[in-house]
Amino acid sequence: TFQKASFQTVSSVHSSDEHPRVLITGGLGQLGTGLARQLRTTFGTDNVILSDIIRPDRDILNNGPFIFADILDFKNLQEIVVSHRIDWLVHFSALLSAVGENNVPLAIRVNIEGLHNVMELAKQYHLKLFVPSTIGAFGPESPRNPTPNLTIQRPKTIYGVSKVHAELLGEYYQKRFGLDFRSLRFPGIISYDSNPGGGTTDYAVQIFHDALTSGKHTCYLNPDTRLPMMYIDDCLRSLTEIMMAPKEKLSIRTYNVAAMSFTPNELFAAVKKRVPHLEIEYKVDGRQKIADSWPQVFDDSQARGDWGWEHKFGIQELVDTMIDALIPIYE
Ligand code: AKB
Repeated sequence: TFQKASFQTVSSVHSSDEHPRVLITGGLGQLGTGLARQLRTTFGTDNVILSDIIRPDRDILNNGPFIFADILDFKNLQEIVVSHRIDWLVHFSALLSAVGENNVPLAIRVNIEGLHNVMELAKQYHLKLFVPSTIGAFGPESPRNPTPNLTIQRPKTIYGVSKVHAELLGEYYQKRFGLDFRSLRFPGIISYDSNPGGGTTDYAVQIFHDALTSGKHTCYLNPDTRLPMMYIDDCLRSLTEIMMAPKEKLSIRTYNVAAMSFTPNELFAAVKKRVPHLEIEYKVDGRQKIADSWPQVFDDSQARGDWGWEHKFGIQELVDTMIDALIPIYE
């Protein structure tokens, strides 16, 4: 149950949008530490607080504030927002597509009940709220190449269902209560210094590690499975840009963002140019069915038109950046 807050005090301590105090939930997942690093350079180290329920490494503690936050505990969240004078909430906590299918009750708790807490919290304390959505918010009935911003959404995973719910609830709270809700539908995100936690697009991260270690990648998707993908720098920049965009520029609150689309076969060929001894074998599993229901190419023209979204990394830049960053780590 949600406990009501009194507003006189909370709203009067808000900092301006130039130096907001930001709380990142699920901060130890694939995106949190990178986002914290980026926002801290703009807003100041102490103004960006990472949170999670798991214990962080020492270097995370050394880089800036980290606190325990359980998104299933509404009072815990209220206490954090009040005592840390939070203005923006970036809500990353979620079970991804593949892992969600293996534990549906937990996915419902984290992705849906957790979201309800965060939504109500942001409403009560007038926080600007970002919740990531995903290509997984679409399903087999959606047009897949390209997938427009506004179209049929009938996802077949609990992850997708929970993300459509987040999109709709956020947009409802925005219209009904004036909550400043913003959301981007991300493709598969590829990064070298953090790992994805159980998604369908994870192969596109794993192949780089395998290329520089065993030299052999076993891919769980068919060679011709085309999916939208994005390098993490583009992802985090799109997030910052939509959070900073003036309200007047946003004709909607949930945008597709895209950078590139490729198949395992195409990625393998591109990585092999840098690591010629790399081998690949295909052992398809249950993730294939999920991938087959997702967009192949994402239409992000509305983000480009409304607030000027532009990606920087295509497949070539992605492969070079990943390999160059990982070589020293594995040497
Ligand atoms: C997943 O594969 O579940 C995620 C996503 C595309 O949302 N990476």
